[in-house]
Amino acid sequence: MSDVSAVKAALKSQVIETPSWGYGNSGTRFKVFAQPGVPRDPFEKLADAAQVNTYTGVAPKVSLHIPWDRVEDYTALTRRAEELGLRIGAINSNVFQDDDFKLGSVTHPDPKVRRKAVDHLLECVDIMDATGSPDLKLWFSDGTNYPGQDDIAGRQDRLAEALAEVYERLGDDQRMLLEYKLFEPAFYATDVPDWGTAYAHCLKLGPKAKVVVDTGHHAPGTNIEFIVAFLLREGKLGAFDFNSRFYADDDLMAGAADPFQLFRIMHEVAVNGGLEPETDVNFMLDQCHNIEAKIPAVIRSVTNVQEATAKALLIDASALAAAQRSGDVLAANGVLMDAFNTDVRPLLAEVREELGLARDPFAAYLASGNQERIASERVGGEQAGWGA
Ligand code: PSV
Ligand code: MN
Ligand code: MN
Repeated sequence: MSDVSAVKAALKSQVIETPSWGYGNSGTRFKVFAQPGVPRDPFEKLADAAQVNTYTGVAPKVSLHIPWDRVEDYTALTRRAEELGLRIGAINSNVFQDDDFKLGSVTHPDPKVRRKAVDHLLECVDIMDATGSPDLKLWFSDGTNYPGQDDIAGRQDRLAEALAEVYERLGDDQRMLLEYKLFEPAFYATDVPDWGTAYAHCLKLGPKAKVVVDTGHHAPGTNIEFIVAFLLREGKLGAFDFNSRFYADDDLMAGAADPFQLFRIMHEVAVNGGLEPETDVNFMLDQCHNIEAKIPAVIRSVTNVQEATAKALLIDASALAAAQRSGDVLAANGVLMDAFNTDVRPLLAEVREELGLARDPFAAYLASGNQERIASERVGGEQAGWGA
């Protein structure tokens, strides 16, 4: 696509979903550095997400994590989201922070523990019903630390059984998004370690089950864009969890560590129909901001995804196809690099201006005084954090 008005239209319609937990305190296992003004409850997390949407114009959806965002009244939470111009996005299940899940959740050897885990997943579907969320996002920390600890294939059987029960419970417009992760917290054999395992389970379950690609969940050197192209071709790419990594699951701002990788991913998304609304790819962030201010960090992440998308859309498709047909390796690579090396910030500034927004959302937010306001207003009470 190189028609500028079509590129602008695509950028205006892209939706980037932000994570409630990205606004809360977070840290490493060594230390959480608390920040002033951090939300004290899910309602305040929504208010922070609304700031990101106000300044970027493309972030009207917020992912929730249960139980971190458990509330008495989901209708009230949904109403608050609507008042703020937001919608509830994916409901993320959490079967990794309970003592009972030490040896696994849905793959645990004890059927009573598996029952407890599946009941939590079903509770998440109830919350989808109450909030209008279209996506149930499943990530399992399940796995083993030592060879011989449990039966690898048997754990796959238990996983399949649990997924099938939850899949049956989904409504017609609800999807199940299955996320994989190479390792951590399990260090020998993770039960859903890679896209192939996630894909095989989703294929068996049916059309409402799709794979989530978290960009921090692969071995170093993995060609993530190949996975993206493959899953899109099979109609099985449900969502991204965008974040950056230098080492493992670092959860840094999307586009910060390797903007070229993000561009290559967005190129495969764009050429394989992933930006079409009917393909229904959910572009989510899954990040934690341990040392940087949270709302501006999410704004920066959103604009980084937009920049990668804009560059991908600027690729001269006919020049690329001609170079590929004639086997001109250098020309083909040159077409891609020309797009990657384009400064798209002026184009995105124009897009924002046409949407009635400030040209630079990051600067506009910092000048708004919101950061100082929340720091002085949100005193007392328990600050929400990753895991609370
Ligand atoms: C696991 O590492 C993960 O990527 C899953 O998406 C979790 O729900 C999320 O992180 C929690 O931050
Ligand atoms: Mn994730
Ligand atoms: Mn992760």
